[in-house]
Amino acid sequence: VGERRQSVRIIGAPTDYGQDRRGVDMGPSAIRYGGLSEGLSEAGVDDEDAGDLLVPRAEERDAQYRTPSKGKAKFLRETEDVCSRLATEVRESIADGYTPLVLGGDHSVAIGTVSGSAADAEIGAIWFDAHGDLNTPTTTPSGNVHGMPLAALLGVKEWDGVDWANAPSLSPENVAIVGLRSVDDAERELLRDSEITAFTMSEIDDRGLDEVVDDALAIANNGTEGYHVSLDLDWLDPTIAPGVGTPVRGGVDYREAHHAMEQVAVDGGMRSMELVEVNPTLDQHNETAELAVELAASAFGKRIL
Ligand code: Z70
Ligand code: MN
Ligand code: MN
Ligand code: MN
Repeated sequence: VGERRQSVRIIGAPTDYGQDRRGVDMGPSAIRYGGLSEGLSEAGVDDEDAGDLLVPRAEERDAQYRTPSKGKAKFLRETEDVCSRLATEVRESIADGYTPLVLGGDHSVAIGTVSGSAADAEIGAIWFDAHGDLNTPTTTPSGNVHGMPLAALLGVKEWDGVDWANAPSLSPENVAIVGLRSVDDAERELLRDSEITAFTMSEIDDRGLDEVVDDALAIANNGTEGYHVSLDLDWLDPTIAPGVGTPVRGGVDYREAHHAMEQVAVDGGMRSMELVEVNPTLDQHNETAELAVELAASAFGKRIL
């Protein structure tokens, strides 16, 4: 719409604190090498790369945070530190007139991205993901914070003195999960009790992704000043996106995914975006990172004609 070109600021958040498969910290590099800058320019947006946040390696951190323990969030202090710096970058990017595009890293970085995006506005969120990401430090079966970012952003009070618990960034009625197909038992109860709308793969098969994404957009836009798009690459079917830590069969296909991102672009309300869970050590010839680039280009308005 009109002459003003959209400007995107790329922010790398190379973490792997939030899950057990090492290598997701190389996601930002793989996505850049996958042609991100070119993809964004094909979408007709200007891009500026702010580089990567400094993220200490897991091995450099105290062993007490590394030890897997049921019912506890692993690397919580480290995650909090990265997310608070990321939130500042995202908030400042928006204040400077940019749309922030965050490159993970595992999905725990969403706590920072969304906190920053929601700092000065009421926002919604669309969570394109195979998973619910609604576990809490109490319900988590793995201790992995990448399974908990939505709980953190909704202000679940089980974070033991962590900042993000004090100020919820999202209202559940403005949150839609799209593509859900892997949920833990306790998480299922949380989802049922919450006002989040979860569109399962089953519902997508029934109604079609186009209609479901229209509903998700309406939810995320309702009474808000825009929304965050969180794209976990495990949303996609593993046949087209093998480079993720927790692949789940039965995901959306290439054409569906592009069309969903094109719907986001047509809607025009996206305030921030992130691409997470790309793990180059599990990928084939960087194809998952390249797909992330293509989908970002579609979300930012790339057209065939
Ligand atoms: C699982 C857990 C998961 C990715 C979340 C997490 C599954 N429900 N995988 N995000 N990529 O351990 O809480
Ligand atoms: Mn996720
Ligand atoms: Mn996931
Ligand atoms: Mn359509």
